Amino acid sequence: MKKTFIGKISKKKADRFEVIFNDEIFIGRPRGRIQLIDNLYVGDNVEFTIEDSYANIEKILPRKNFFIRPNVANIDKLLIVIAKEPTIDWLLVDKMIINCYANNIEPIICYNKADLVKDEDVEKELSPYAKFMECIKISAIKKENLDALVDVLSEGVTCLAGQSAVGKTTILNSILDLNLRTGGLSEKISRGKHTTRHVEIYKVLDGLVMDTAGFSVFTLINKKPNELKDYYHEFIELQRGCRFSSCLHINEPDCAVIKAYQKGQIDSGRYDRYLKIYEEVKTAYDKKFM
Ligand SMILES: Nc1nc2c(ncn2[C@@H]2O[C@H](COP(=O)(O)OP(=O)(O)OP(=O)(O)O)[C@@H](O)[C@H]2O)c(=O)[nH]1
Ligand SMILES: [Zn+2]
Repeated sequence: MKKTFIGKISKKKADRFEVIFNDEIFIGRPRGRIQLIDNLYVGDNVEFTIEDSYANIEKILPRKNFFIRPNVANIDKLLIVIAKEPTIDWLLVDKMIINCYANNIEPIICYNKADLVKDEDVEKELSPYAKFMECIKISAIKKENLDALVDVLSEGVTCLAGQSAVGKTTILNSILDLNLRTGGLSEKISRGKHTTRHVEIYKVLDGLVMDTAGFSVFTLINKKPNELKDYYHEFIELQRGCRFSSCLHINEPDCAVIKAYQKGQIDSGRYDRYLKIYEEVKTAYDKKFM
């Protein structure tokens, strides 16, 4: 029997694919198990054999999570990139955080273009988030604080997400400039506005980074409205004090979260957006099931 290896799909376009194994990249052979190949997602862990130095997929291993359009699997962290410019869309940020916690992904906020803002202003903006999640601030252009970024990227599989022009491409290129052990990321990334975007994986030390520019799947919430509150980590401690264990913290009597909000102990922006997202999710849910 042929020796099997366990690798990760690092690229896929139609029936062409690549498998990354240690620091080596194998070209996949699109034959034989066509159905398996059709179902391959970038990020999939696969069992493969090597024949004439090509990878033959034998089996797709169970996924920790997966997303469609683009098809990606097994994401450990989401680097939510924001910046002073373009204006931060906090609603988008909150939706991404919800999706992370709902899919067993660690969200990390990366405030880029720190060269354009005062440190204390960044800290103030991030303070509601820094209470429950990791937040870093960098300047990709000035190459400031990239150590913190490398720390995040060098473990597990990280996706980059964020509005257009926050600096995702610049960030990836700034990492490349550090000349770390990066596999696959051999030349600078440049994108024309009209090039079709597909997902690729790059190696950063022991971590992998998925370049999912133009990624919007993290903003579509496919959850029951009454589950939303579970993804607000700053509510979790407080909600033990609510009169009802099923409290949604919207208009229930004796709600500890609402009380904390009234006392200014919970960020009002976060709470107001919670109500807004709740309404959105509820409307979509009712439409689907009523
Ligand atoms: N001042 C400053 N500008 C930056 C920084 N990082 C990126 N930029 C600028 O922001 C603009 C957008 O950067 P991109 O890297 O293309 O942004 P993107 O997120 O990849 O954008 P899309 O490809 O549209 O998703 C460019 O003009 C960059 O030069 C930074 O750290 N500081
Ligand atoms: Zn409550």
